[in-house]
Amino acid sequence: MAKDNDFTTGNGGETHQTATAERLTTNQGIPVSDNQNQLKAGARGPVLLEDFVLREKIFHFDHERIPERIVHARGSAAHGYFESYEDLSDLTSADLFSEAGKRTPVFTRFSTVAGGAGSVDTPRDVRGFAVKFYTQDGNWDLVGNNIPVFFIQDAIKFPDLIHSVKMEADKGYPQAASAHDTFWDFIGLMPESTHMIMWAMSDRTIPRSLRTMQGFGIHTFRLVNAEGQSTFVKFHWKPKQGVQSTCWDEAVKIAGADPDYHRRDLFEAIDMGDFPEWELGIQAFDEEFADSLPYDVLDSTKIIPEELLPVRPIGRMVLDRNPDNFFAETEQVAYCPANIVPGIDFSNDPLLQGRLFSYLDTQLKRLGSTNFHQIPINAPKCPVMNFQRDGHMQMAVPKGRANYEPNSLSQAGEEAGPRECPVKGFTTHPGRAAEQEQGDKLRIRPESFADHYSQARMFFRSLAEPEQAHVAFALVFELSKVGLEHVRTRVLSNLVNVDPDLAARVADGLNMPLPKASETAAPVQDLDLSPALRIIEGPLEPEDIEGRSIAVLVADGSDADATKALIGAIEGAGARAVIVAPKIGGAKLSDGSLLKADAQLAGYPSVLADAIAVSLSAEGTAMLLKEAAAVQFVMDAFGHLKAIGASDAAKPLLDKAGVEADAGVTGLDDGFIDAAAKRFWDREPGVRMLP
Ligand code: HDD
Repeated sequence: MAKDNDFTTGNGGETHQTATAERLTTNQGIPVSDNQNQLKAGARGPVLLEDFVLREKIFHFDHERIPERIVHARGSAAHGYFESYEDLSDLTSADLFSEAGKRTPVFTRFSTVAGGAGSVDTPRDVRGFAVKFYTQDGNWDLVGNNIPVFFIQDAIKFPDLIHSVKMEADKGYPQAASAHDTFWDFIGLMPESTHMIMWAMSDRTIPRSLRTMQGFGIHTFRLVNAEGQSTFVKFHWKPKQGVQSTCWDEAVKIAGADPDYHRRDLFEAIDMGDFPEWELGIQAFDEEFADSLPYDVLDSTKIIPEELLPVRPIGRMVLDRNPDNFFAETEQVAYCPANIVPGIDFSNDPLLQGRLFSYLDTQLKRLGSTNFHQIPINAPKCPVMNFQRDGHMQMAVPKGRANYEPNSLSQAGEEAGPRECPVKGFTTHPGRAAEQEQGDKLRIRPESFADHYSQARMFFRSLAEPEQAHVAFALVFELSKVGLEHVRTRVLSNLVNVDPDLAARVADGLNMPLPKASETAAPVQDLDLSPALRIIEGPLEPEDIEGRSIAVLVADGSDADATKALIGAIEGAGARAVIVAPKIGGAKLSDGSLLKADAQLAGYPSVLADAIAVSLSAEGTAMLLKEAAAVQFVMDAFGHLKAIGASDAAKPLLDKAGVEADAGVTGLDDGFIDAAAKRFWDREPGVRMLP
């Protein structure tokens, strides 16, 4: 051991003299004797160029950053597995669906779209939902979002869409926000985006957690069985945790309180063994069904309502392991929709087709080498054998001289390398008869893509009333940040086609006249409503508090029995009790015992919890009446429509926070656990002016 504070040589810590795993070396494996001092000519002299230890360390550091993703830069990921429920060989020859119980490893990355890699987790934004399945027939990447439709019908528009939503080119702001001129200018001029805009302005884009989001493959794909028969398919992920969102004011405050809120939530849940799970479902249909629909299944701005075609569960995904290293895995993972396996195939969706080029190209730019597939997180878990060779950062060391195909080297007893496999190999489905005919070369959109409003109307009208109010609120909020009046007017004209009442509410919220409806390319139809699209009172609304965080506010003197019973009840229901106290060391309860705190009050506003319990004595209440953070803690929980359980002695704090009695305000033991599972939407009109 070196001496403490030995500033002349090493760092004073433990040193290793032999070639062990702990020995600090350069990247060339040369042992480093001193990691604290540069090589100098004399103790106070100039640094020497020959100091290769210094040069290598700083050189590597200077190159640590790689270009961030142009979209979806901010992401969080986890490892896990997919387990198939049944043998789906009647529909597909894909290896991962070949038998009940078959497990395939996955790596799943969730992301926001617009913000940079260092932006916050809770802006109003679409979330990416990308899954890499490491199947025995190679990697399949299902690169979807938490919304089942997209803004545009054709990939050629993607750069314009993204330029418009990102920070404005001259100003460099706003970061991670769609509420600005250029985005709404593009949207107003792009009626096909209207359906997506309804979703983007709904509570779906302010999710409570990455664990409480649905996921969608969006495009129509094909499943192809061993006989070459094809079935169209849409993929759905449904969270076992239920779907849950935040209030806008809550999302804004979370951004300040914990910019990493979603990343932390996912990491901690997995770390504690509470593994999030999603069910994979399919809507499988044939060409006849596709032809019977009043919209085109190749158009990514359309859904097929579940009421029309139920989602059939085919397996589940469990995320059970955090990445070991954020950069090596979450940052370097390279999803490509073109990564498809035998048994699954593309459709002619023009948005999907454009994506097939973009992702491979972007990975070369981001990761710097055509060999990015060799990075461990991207490497298939089945053998990879071909004659592709060399390139930057080649990791493989092929043997022999067979680097071309066909070859007859085996006849001379040499290693000949792999051969193509016509039977088991990936074969492209020829498509339907009409698609096989060579048409004229055209830059044209089919007539069947012309209806931009009917499904937007169906979505809006299918929502529960509070959700409809939130859509109107979000539109007013976003358009109020738009300086260009003609842009607001154009968006309003488009909204009239969706729902005249919605348009009138938004116009009123902006204090602007309601314009005439914009012209439509096809008549707007009243489609059957789809209640399955709701979050509130929808099929995936959570029923209990399992996996949630319930904050318990305590201070010195809090009743020991009541507090301990409450914590027991919360944990018994499968939730996490987060003890919040004025001091991190904890609070001395009425029986003299010390209850350690998980968080200090100033650092844990109630926006971070799903519900709050206030377990205070009269003295504790008197003290916290003078603490704005405590008053705000309760006020926000009430304003964000959460359950509040409180001891009788805490009443003065509730009064000061403006809490009014309703079904969501309970004692500590009478119905609090049930209440904590819900949001109290009836309370909302009393706490917020909704358009
Ligand atoms: Fe994309 C990333 C999802 C259309 C071009 N996209 C990216 C990611 C997701 C999606 C989840 C992040 C993957 C990760 O975690 O690394 N993108 C979608 C969905 C779309 C879509 C659901 C429509 C249905 N994307 C789309 C189009 C284009 C791109 C039309 C270009 C023509 N997307 C990209 C990209 C990105 C990307 C620029 C940036 C980083 C990356 O690929 O790996 O190539």
